Amino acid sequence: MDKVHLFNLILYNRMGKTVFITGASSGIGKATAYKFAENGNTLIITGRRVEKLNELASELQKKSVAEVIVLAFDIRNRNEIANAVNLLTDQHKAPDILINNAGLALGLEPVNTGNQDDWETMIDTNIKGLLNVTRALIPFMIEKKSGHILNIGSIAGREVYLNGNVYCATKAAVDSISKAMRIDLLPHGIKVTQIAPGAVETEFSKVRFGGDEERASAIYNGFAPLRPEDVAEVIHYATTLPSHVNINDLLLMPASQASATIIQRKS
Ligand code: NDP
Ligand code: 8X3
Repeated sequence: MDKVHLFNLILYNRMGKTVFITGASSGIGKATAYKFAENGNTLIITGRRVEKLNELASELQKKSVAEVIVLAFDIRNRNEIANAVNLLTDQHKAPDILINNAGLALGLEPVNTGNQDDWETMIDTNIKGLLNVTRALIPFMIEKKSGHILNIGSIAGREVYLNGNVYCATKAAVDSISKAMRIDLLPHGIKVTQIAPGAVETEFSKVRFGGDEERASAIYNGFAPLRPEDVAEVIHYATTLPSHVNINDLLLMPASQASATIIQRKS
């Protein structure tokens, strides 16, 4: 290898960041992994469906990544998280960017008939899961005195809508936790950003409606929802600004959506 090539390779690898993404097996997380598959970044892609993650890893490896690491775990399970984090090198235990994206809604029912198991799953995933992953990595980020945590909230965390009850509450919690993290981590040089999207067409509604594809696709009828790639673009922008700049909070909506429930649809 000639000297110029070697120098370029070293420079290229130095520019690369370690990006840890939860919920990378689908939707926003997957699009975000693609967006960061550049400039010699190392991607740590996580989720429960290991086969989806492995498929994604082989696609990402064709791009200009330094490395792709697949970690399969359930963010509700602290032991699984600890075991997964222990597999990482010290450098990768302190990602430059942690994207807390994994989450879900289950059901759309009033509180008087809502399924309590679904409530628990949403609370355990969207609130406790996000905290579990963050708590496992923060000590290493603090040791490094740098890093950026980006939490995916939702319009549902800003406005409660009919039958959204517990899902909305979990996303309001993400809003509070993001503010709290920003205060607590300020002395340690760690930035915290919340991105709160409106409707994004992903597997989200299919999961919410227990696999009912027809009901799920009706959510996006007659208007252009955000694509997961739109959200990935904004995540990338927010996490690649100069070190002295931070976006604390960003509400990202489809142009046809004015609020949680007001959507201009073509008939
Ligand atoms: P998807 O259903 O397409 O993706 C959800 C991701 O979360 C999957 O990769 C899934 O992976 C992962 N996940 C869910 N539960 C767990 C768990 N217990 N442990 C580990 N990973 C888990 O939906 P989106 O991409 O739309 O959702 C991503 C985030 O965006 C969520 O937090 C959601 O609340 C939020 N959001 C979505 C909006 C939308 O309209 N789609 C709007 C606003 C916010 P796996 O199943 O492999 O574990
Ligand atoms: C997902 C958006 O409006 O379906 O967080 O709750 S919404």
